[in-house]
Amino acid sequence: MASSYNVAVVGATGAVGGVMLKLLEERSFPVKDIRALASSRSAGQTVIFDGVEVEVEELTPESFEGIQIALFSAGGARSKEFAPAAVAAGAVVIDNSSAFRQEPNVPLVVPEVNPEDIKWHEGIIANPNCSTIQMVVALKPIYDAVGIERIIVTTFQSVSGTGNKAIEELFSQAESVLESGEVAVNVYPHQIAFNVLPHIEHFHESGYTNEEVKMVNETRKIFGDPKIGVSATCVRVPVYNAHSEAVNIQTTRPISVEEVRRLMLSAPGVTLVDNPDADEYPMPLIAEGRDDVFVGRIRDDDSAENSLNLWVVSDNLRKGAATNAIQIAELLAAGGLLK
Ligand code: NAP
Ligand code: 3JN
Repeated sequence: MASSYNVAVVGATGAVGGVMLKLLEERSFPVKDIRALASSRSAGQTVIFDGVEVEVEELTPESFEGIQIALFSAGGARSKEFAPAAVAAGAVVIDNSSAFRQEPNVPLVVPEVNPEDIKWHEGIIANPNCSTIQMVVALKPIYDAVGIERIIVTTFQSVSGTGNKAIEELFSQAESVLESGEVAVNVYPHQIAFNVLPHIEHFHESGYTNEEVKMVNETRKIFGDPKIGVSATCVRVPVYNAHSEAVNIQTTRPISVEEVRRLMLSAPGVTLVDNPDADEYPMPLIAEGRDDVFVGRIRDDDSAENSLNLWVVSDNLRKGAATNAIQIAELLAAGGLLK
């Protein structure tokens, strides 16, 4: 095993790519050489890594010579087009898009849930969708303790999940509304400032959105449980960063609220914030900039047998994307699974 690695960040100028660069540094990932890749629009610009300016290069099939780890977050079309070239060059691709998530030969990995799945990769490992990641991290200890039959989830997703243009749009719309100016609507089908949109990505014929369908399929693949019932409603809210989720579960065997609290206290990657008497519960402003999944408002649901409600919040750019991807890279390095 090498002691340090040549790492490419594909989409280095984006919201996720920027956090990846920051986290590689913050987590002291052993980087020998960093390659920042983006579109021709950004070629020649610089990004900062480890206090040093790195020139952004245009993504091409030749970009991966000598690269051992390629972190992709430039959209599914770029992943489909360029990940095979990265693999052919000897890199392991950790892909943040949905391009390969349901491929049978591509592990879909959340290190707190199914770390063992990295072992059977054939060059590409997929990072799940942010909304799925935070939910399965919170539910894994309960799943292992008593089984879960059914999950009903409603998400409250921040605009950073849509990328840099959406972050700018929320800020500029909020400013326009407060100044009674004209609100420009470009990124979403409607104004997002001071509004709520029950619509994330395109609608399927079923009436569900693509984000909702991803949550169902990804949860089943990560838990290795094709039968688990999952029903999702995904909502975009005018929050800058960190997704929140109201999660209702029906367990196979009974479990008390106290037992769930106890499980959360020892769960990897989870911080319990559940003290309603002191107005303490997870919120985006608590989760932002942190790597954990925050869980609170744990309570019995008396309307159905073996049912519970939880409130789950996490920084979608960190644990929902960059942190999860870099944890996978750390597992690969620790397991001697890199060339
Ligand atoms: P973003 O802020 O809009 O950034 C997009 C990045 O992709 C930029 O670096 C952009 O480069 C690059 N890019 C776009 N077109 C390209 C091309 N033709 N060739 C090379 N690079 C290109 O978006 P983001 O929020 O970072 O998200 C990027 C992708 O990550 C998403 O499309 C999605 O697949 C994935 N993602 C995953 C999750 C998750 O839940 N795990 C969450 C968010 C995003 P330029 O600056 O040069 O345009
Ligand atoms: O909208 C969010 O909050 C999360 C967005 C994720 C996303 C955005 C564009 C394309 C994805 C994803 O990771 O599922 C994709 C994609 O399908 O690659």
